Amino acid sequence: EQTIYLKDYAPTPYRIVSVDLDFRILEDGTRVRAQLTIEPRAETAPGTPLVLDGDELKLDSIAIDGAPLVLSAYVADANSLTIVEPPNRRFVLDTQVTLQPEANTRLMGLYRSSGTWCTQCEPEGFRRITYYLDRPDILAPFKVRMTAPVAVAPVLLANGNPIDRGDAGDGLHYAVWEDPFPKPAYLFALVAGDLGAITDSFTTMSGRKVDLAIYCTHGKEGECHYAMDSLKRSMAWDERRFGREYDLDIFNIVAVSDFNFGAMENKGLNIFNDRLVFAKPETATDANYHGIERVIAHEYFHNWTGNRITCRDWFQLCLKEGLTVYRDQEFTSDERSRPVQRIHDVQNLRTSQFPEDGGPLAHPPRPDHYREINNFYTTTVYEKGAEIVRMLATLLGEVDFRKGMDLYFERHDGEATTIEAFIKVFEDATGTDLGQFITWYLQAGTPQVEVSDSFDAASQTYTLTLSQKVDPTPGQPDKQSLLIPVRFGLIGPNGNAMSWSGVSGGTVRDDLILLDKDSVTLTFTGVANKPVPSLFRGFSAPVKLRSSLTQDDLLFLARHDSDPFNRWDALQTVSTNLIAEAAQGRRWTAAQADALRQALIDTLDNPELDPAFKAQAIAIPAETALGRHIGKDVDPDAIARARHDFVTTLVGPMADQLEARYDALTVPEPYSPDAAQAGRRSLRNGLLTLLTAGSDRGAALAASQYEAASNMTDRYAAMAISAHYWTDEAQALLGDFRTRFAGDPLVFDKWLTASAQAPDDGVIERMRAILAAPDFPRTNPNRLRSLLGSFVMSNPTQFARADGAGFRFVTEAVAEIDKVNPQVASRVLTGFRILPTLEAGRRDAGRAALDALKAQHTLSRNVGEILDRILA
Ligand code: B3K
Ligand code: ZN
Repeated sequence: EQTIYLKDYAPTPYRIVSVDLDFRILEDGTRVRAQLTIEPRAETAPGTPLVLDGDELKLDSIAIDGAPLVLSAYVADANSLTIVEPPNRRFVLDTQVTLQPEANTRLMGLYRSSGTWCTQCEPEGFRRITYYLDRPDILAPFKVRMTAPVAVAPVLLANGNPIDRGDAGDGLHYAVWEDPFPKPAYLFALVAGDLGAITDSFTTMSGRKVDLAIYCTHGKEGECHYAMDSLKRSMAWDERRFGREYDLDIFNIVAVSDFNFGAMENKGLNIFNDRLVFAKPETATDANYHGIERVIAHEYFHNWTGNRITCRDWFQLCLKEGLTVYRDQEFTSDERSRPVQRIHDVQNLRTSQFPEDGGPLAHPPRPDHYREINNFYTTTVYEKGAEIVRMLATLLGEVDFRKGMDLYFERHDGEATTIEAFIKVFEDATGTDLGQFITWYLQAGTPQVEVSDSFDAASQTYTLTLSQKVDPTPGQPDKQSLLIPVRFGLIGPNGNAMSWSGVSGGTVRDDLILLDKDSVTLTFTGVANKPVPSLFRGFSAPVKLRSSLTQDDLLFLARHDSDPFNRWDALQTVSTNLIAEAAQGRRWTAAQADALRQALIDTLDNPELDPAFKAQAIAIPAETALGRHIGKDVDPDAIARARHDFVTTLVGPMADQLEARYDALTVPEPYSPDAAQAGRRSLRNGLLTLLTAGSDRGAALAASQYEAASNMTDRYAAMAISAHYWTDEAQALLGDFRTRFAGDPLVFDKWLTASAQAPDDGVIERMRAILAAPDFPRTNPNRLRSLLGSFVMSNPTQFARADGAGFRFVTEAVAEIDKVNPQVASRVLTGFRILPTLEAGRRDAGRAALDALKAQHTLSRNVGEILDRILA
């Protein structure tokens, strides 16, 4: 197995000047003719071979400048095409290959989804369409001609602008598209199919009119309006916030039902997983609407951060992904509630990125080697990448951050560039030295920050010590200290912010401490009383904080902190500590439970807090989060028992109050997905969760909410809560849900997700039966992920069963899926990254399942790499 290293990066000896593609798309196969205008670079020695990438290609014909090549002039195999001695000048390489899109179950390159021909090229799919220099530093303008049967594919789309179309005889028609912006091949796209559409337009800040369209299966047009609305708001936001205007006259989105991930930012032609486009209140939840808005924005924002400025090589992936996630998070924060969004994003980071960063799959946001690049589209590259950009904005301040971004767009437009170049624009625009800061991109692992403090009343001096440490990660035994921005405040006994007259021992700028060494001790003078420190406000850095605060201090913060994030975090920390200690044999005291209960009630009754925030504040940490907190020798059953005991203790005495608040909480009709309504629904469903988890009255309430629901948010919540806590009604509700929405694949996914989260011992047998059903769509990524992804990521007691049955079920399924779609298979397998945290018996059972997978099957590079890293 070949490993690719960043240190080996070198430009190609040849460059591609322009690309002319001609697709003849027919039911029995697609013929691709590519005319590539190529030239050697000035420094290339004459006679240097030209090596193009291919993947499962078969060459039909080849010519240079119109003359067919003799057999000795080239070497073609499935994975490459070498021109032995290319002309030492500009020339046109003309190749033809034939593809079988209908047989392409990997969903990379050209494939068919429900009859529609479509493409996915990032990162290395274009080489499955034609021989090419398939790497992101090769940028060229593309012209694409497509010919297809008019009856099957009346709609013909590609990147850029349509320049011609017409009849091609024999029931065929053609269209020609031209994209004037040079682009890497991973941004190439085409779509040919029989599709409906909704259209709209957007006038840019300089007054240009852009035609917008969303294409979908006929009959689904009515479910595309929220996506269109999100697109227009995204376009306006990028102009306002970053001064970025759209650059073509047309922007198309196509929704397809078979897609390996969420969506793809192809220039002028975004292709989306239909679950991130379609929404109507009866079948989509508030979370679905939220996701649509976020991903539509994300892909649109890539037009500048990704397309106009792209990555030099795939090691730089987080240059476009981290930055674009930061931009979509900011968009959602501006459109909805900033604190609620921040809590949401941090929860996601802690749930998915922290375990990655603390386990066998840890890697830096900018990795320096890989075997299979598809395995590096990770939460570290995306979400930690976004946190790094956010820290940069925090360190520089809004004005200087924008100056740096402006310089980035100005200096690198039209280029394929690097993380170093990105950091440099901020140094140049602001005169800041970011030499230490860049380590965030290069070093894996979540820093742990320890805090201790003391107060001396006589001298009115407060001393605060912060120290950082990063545990070793695979391949990185020694860690450097990072530049960690700590946003903070000191809170006095009356709950108000405290001031100080002087501070020494480190760098403090307004409300920002720069933790730039292993340890920093700050001495604040002129501090009248002992303060409670509020640290990492707004989660100003992606670290694990180990503070010395007592439960009383934390509940004090939960009441008084002016920072909503830390109010939320304080409550979560109290619950996490109590449950984790109980799971390890030290049960809470009655006084501790009483104090937390009172804090929750006070939070619920605080008229100044928004319902969406309250919903987040009353949530009990998930079993997976608790396992991660405990970190080693984890027994998921002990955690589940402790959590159950805890919720019961907490809820028991306040069940009446919770139920009264549940009953009293009304949500206006008709349904709207806006943040205010969604917040009320989430609070109501949060109350229902507490009542179901911690009392015997929730089950019936959930069942009646399920029946009465007028929208999917409430209906799904009622079913999912019932399944998760495996109430007496759960099976009946699951059964009803399955038949009530039969025929809607996206609702079927919800059923699969809820089914996979049931904690009872029958769940594995039921999942086996679901997978074995003859009509189960076993090539569709959404279905597979809904069932298996949910199981490995959020059903810890069953996935990590002591008898190993959960592990074996998953490895057996992965072996089958791997034959069809390696990307989906390897993604499911990453669930095994928890093995090192488990107690020895479960860990061994998990390893045995992985060993068997490795011994008994020929695995894809995708699965092989993940497996070896987990077993290493
Ligand atoms: N850039 C694509 C992701 C491609 C994933 C390839 N395995 C979507 C996005 O991040 O916007
Ligand atoms: Zn992206």
